[in-house]
This record gives sequence, C-alpha cells and structure tokens, in this order.
Amino acid sequence: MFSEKVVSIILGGGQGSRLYPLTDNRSKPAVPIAGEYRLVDVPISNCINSNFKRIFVLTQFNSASLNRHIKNTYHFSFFSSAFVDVLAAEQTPMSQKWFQGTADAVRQSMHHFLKHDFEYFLILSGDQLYQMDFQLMLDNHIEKKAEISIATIPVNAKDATGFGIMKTDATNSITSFIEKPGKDLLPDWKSAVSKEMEAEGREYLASMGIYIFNRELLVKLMENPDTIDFGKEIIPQSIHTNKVVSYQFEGYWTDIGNIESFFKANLGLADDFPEFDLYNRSKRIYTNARMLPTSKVSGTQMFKAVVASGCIINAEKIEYSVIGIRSKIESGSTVINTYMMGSDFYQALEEILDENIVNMGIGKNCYIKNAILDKNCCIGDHVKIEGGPHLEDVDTPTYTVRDGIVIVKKGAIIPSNFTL
Ligand code: ADQ
Ligand code: ADP
Repeated sequence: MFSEKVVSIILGGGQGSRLYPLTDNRSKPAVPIAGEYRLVDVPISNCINSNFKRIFVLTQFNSASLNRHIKNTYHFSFFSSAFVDVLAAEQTPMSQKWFQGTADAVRQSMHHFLKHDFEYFLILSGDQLYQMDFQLMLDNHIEKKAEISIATIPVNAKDATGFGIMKTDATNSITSFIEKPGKDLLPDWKSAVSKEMEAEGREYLASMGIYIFNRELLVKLMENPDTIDFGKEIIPQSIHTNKVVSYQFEGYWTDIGNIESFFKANLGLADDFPEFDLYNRSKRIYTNARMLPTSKVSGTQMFKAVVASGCIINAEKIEYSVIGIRSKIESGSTVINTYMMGSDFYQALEEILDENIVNMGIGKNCYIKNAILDKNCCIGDHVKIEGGPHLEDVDTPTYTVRDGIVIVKKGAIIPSNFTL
C-alpha cells in the first residue's frame, strides 16, 4: 500500500537549453546519468522510497526515449493504483501554448491531477541529485499546520545568487523570500545556521525547489493566470498570505541543471566515498532492469572508474571516469575525467568487422580527457579529444564545447586521427 494523501509532480524541464546538446533530441528527464540511469530516476526513486507512488512527470516535449524508459522501468502490481505518467505540453481548447514556466506547467496539467483523490501536492524539480525521505517533510508539514512547505538547505554566498533565498522566524515559518538575489543584496539575506554550516560559509537558506502544497490552496493559486513560476511569483506572493514553512534538509543535494554541474555530479560518483550514494539499499535509485551481460575488462589500468553493465573494455587506462552501459573501448586508449554514456544497442558483427565503418565506442590508441560522450558515439582510432580552459565555447554538428568540457553529440561519428 502507498500513501493515499499525496500526488507527486516532477517538473521535467523547459527547453533544456542549459543542458544542450544533451537535450537536443531527448527531453531533459531522459538525459542519461551515472552510467545506467536517467535524470528522472532520481526524483521518481525518492518518491517510491517515500511511499508516494502516484507520480506525474511534466515535460516540455514528448520524447520516445523518455516514454520507453518510463514504460520499461516502472511497473507496479496489477492490483495497485500506483503509476508514473508522463504529461507533455499539449494543445487543448483552453491552452494552445507550451508550458511558460513551472507554475504554468502545473496549471495546464491540473485537470489530469484532479481526477485523483489526494490531500497534498508534492512538487519536485527534475534535475537534482539527492536522496530524501519526503514522508518526513510531509510529517513536518502536518505537524506545523503549514499550507505550503519548502525544502531548504544552507548554501554559501557564491551559490546563493542562483537560488531562492529566504529568512525564517523561530518556528521555521518563512518571513521573507527573494528569488536569485544579486550579489549586492546578499548581505541582507544571511540566516542563523548551525556552527558546522557557519564554518563552511553556508549562511544562506536556499530553496531546493521542492514544495508541498495543500491541495485546495494550490488549486486556488492556479486560478491567477499571470503566475508563471513557483520561484518568481507563487512563493514570494504566498508568504504574505499563507503559512509557509521551511523544512531544512541535512543531506547531500546538488542542482545539475547545466553542463558543468552535470559533469561534476557524474564524475563525483567515481570518488572513494561519493556523496550521492548508489550503494544504500534503503535509498535505492531504480532504473530500467535491462538484463545486460556483465562487463568484460582486459589489460586496463583503472583508477577511480565507475563501469556500468554490458561493457567490453580493452583500454590502456581509465581514470576518474564513468563508463556507461554497453560501452566499448579498444586497446591502447586512455580515458580521463570523462563521462561516457554508452550505447543503446550492440552493433551487428558484420558491421563491426567492416573496415569502412567507424564502430560505436572508442577505437584504438585514443586519448579522451575532460569530455562527455553522449550515447552511441563512434570514435575512430588515434583520436585525441582534450577539453580544458584553453578551448573556447563552440557548437559544431558533432561536438560542442561548454566551459572547457567537450560534449560529443549522440551518435556522432568522429573519424580516425581527429584532434581537438
Ligand atoms: P530554477 O531551477 O532556476 O530555480 P526553474 O528553471 O523554474 O527554476 O526550474 C525548476 C524545475 O522545473 C527544473 O527541474 C526545470 O527543469 C523545471 N522546469 C522549468 N521550466 C519548466 C517548464 N516550462 N515545464 C516543465 N518543467 C519546467 C528553482 C526555484 C528556486 C530554487 C531552485 C532550486 O525557483 O527558488 O532555489 O529551483 O534548484
Ligand atoms: P535504455 O534504457 O537501455 O537506454 P532505451 O529504451 O532508451 O533504453 O533505448 C535502448 C533500446 O533501444 C535498446 O535496448 C534497443 O532495443 C533499442 N535501439 C535503439 N536504437 C537502436 C538501433 N539503432 N538498433 C537496434 N536497437 C536499437
């Protein structure tokens, strides 16, 4: 049985331009992370682990890979009314437009939610890495008789400008809120935090973009068509008229909304003790059970390497990298600081033996550093791709450079002897 009180809504992304080119031909929730998961698996798994099993994923465009992933992954018992449904922006007689923002996405989809019996909306972002028990947040919401709860986390001044920042009173009710304050405004927004947080310089209380709303209140707030975003309009307006409470989270949480943070969060999984813990049974992250064969490795020196299932690796060296499902890396190749997403399928043997075809994966004697290789990349022999601050941002048909990270696009063919 699951909690009948809650319907969860995952905001699966607007245009996804900050994650371009990973979002070029798939919706943001379908972006592969950590070698064998998709971004959307994180919030969905947190919901399931919290026993909130009626879940909607709102996305700006319908992608085949997202639908396939959800359909193949989240099966509930025939007798259960648990579900994960993808709702893509759609034209209706009432609305002809794409989702204009987070609140607008919820407004346009409201008729789907209200078909269910529930008391609370749980609203989540789709691009964050964290493991959180939302039931504890709901308990706090009920105990405090809140109308809206916002999950919060102390952050430092550098990060504070990218988040909603708030101040609270002694009972943790939110008294003021500012969305993404400029540097000049920051000094006014410090909060009293624990000694530990103060020592780390984390003195600003940030919104994690995770909200609980009492059902009737959110329905009422949605009646005003001018409210587009939760962070810009709904939350700042509500703190003056409703009881809005902060629920402080103590664990690891990171926003992975842009290429740099996405890259760091993935490579962080190769640390000795990753902050995002994929090995904890009670905080399990679910994904498609693909029944892939085990990975096969030969002659490779590996240092801090995360290797997913179904790989065939004959590389010379892999260092501080995440190697995704069905990856192939040939002999003599070195891969450093790289997230290789892997492949959607294995090539047929006759294709692999055809000398005129650049095979999927990384060929012989390549050197790949500071890069993201999207799914199904075909990298020839003797290819050198080295990202770093020396590279300017650029977008080509086969690769993009952002913040010194080279992103080889999905299915791109990089011919032998290519150098970057
Ligand atoms: P941001 O993350 O900047 O700040 P936003 O861009 O609105 O806010 O994204 C929130 C979530 O909604 C993301 O997962 C995003 O992909 C998704 N989203 C955005 N536009 C969407 C649309 N049109 N349709 C569907 N989904 C959409 C918010 C809050 C801050 C808070 C940070 C924490 O506004 O107050 O500090 O989250 O990350
Ligand atoms: P995954 O969760 O494994 O990434 P997806 O559903 O996104 O799964 O896509 C991978 C699946 O798509 C493969 O298991 C394969 O069945 C199929 N597939 C995609 N592209 C091809 C292709 N070009 N040839 C054969 N199968 C393909």
